[in-house]
Amino acid sequence: MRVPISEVTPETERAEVMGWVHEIRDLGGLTFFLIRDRTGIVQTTVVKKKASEAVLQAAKDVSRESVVRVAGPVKAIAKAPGGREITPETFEIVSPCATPLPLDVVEKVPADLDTRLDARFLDVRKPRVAAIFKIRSTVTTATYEFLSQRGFYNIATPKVVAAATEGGTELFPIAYFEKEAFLNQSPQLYKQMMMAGGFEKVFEVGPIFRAEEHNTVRHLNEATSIDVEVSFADDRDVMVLLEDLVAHMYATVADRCADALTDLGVELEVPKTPFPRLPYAEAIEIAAARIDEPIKYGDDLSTAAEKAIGEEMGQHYFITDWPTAIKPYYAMPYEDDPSICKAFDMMHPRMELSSGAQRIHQHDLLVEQIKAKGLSPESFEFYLRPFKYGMPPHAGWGMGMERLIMTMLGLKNIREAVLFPRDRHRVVP
Ligand code: ATP
Ligand code: AMO
Repeated sequence: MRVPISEVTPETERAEVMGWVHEIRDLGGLTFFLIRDRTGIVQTTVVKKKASEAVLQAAKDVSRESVVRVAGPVKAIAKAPGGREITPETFEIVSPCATPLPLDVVEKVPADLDTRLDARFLDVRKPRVAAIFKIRSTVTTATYEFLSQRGFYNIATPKVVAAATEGGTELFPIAYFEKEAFLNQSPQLYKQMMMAGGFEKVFEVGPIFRAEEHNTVRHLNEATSIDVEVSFADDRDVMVLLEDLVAHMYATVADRCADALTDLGVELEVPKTPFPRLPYAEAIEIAAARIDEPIKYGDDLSTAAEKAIGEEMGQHYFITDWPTAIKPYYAMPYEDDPSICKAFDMMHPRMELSSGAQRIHQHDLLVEQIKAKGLSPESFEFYLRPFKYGMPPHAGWGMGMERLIMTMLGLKNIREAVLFPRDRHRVVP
């Protein structure tokens, strides 16, 4: 019976494995094959004088990255990977691999990102690339565990919607029978409606779509958002939840993904909580002192500003107390100074990871803010309705999964954290 390669040890007597031919080294009388599956690599050596006819023929015909079945006795060999090898009584080509390969899986020939993404199925055969997705899977699992343990309901909101969430731009229109419809930018309106539904604590990990024209290393047109909404909570409460979750994600990856981290050469440091809270006004001062371009109170933080503040802070941090004018309509203004609001961004020194806020829960104030942003309350009718029928105070945030993974693992380009990234030029594969 076939076993995972990691289960073959120097003490194993016999083993049958299936996997891809990772490397072939032909020394004339001997040929070394490295066989790889998801769990590891094992060597098998075909000795011309000793192997059967069938084994010799397969060893001659097989190309790299073909799928093979190898079975035979196991010997301890100090020089082989994992200190063991299989003597091939069976060496069968199960599924041949065409040549030449569009991409070198052993990375002797480096490939640019576009070539890698065009042949993503081959690219992810590289242990170093697979490690990113093993870690991403663990982060997703850790998120579900963490929030479920705290009593959150996991919800699923529609991705086909009739209204913008984050303002009128950056929407993908879609053909939806005779109606006007879009791909959703954020579960924002729906998670808030579930607060009126009495769910109290909800989360969703799902796709968001942004029709951003530009091509950057930290923007995708289809991203994954971890969204949370909590009733009877304010901005301060959900900031604590957010930093605790981020620390938990790091700790879980450190605990469960030691091999993947080694493959990536990453030494993970769990960020210390609480993250510093930096009021927006102070963030602007830091940026103004450190960058050449003009920046003043009331401006959005440019990429250069984010970078300068990040260098000063040197760790994860929050930017709080934003001007109401540059945050979405749903952010709650301070009662004593409505020009600033209870919104926050959570930052990694390299970039923004999350935005959130205490929300406006009063119907009339919300209508006023929607109008103040130049939007029409009529197009938000379905969203505004629940605010008339007992909407509790609430707060929440959204965090980009790919940016979290990118910053955790020090990846240069956000596309490396997505199996099949969607960007300005890429809809295939
Ligand atoms: P928001 O929280 O407002 O929705 P976001 O989550 O998209 O924004 P970013 O895209 O990281 O956050 O934007 C942060 C800042 O980076 C923006 O205010 C803008 O000044 C700058 N920025 C955004 N897109 C680009 C781009 N394509 N090139 C250069 N700078 C950009
Ligand atoms: P925001 O628009 O800031 O807030 O998005 C939240 C987080 O989602 C990630 N993100 C992206 N990642 C990659 N590519 C993109 N194009 C992209 N756009 C967003 C970022 C960002 O910090 N409704 C609010 C959240 C809330 O208040 O609950 C929202 O969507 O990491």
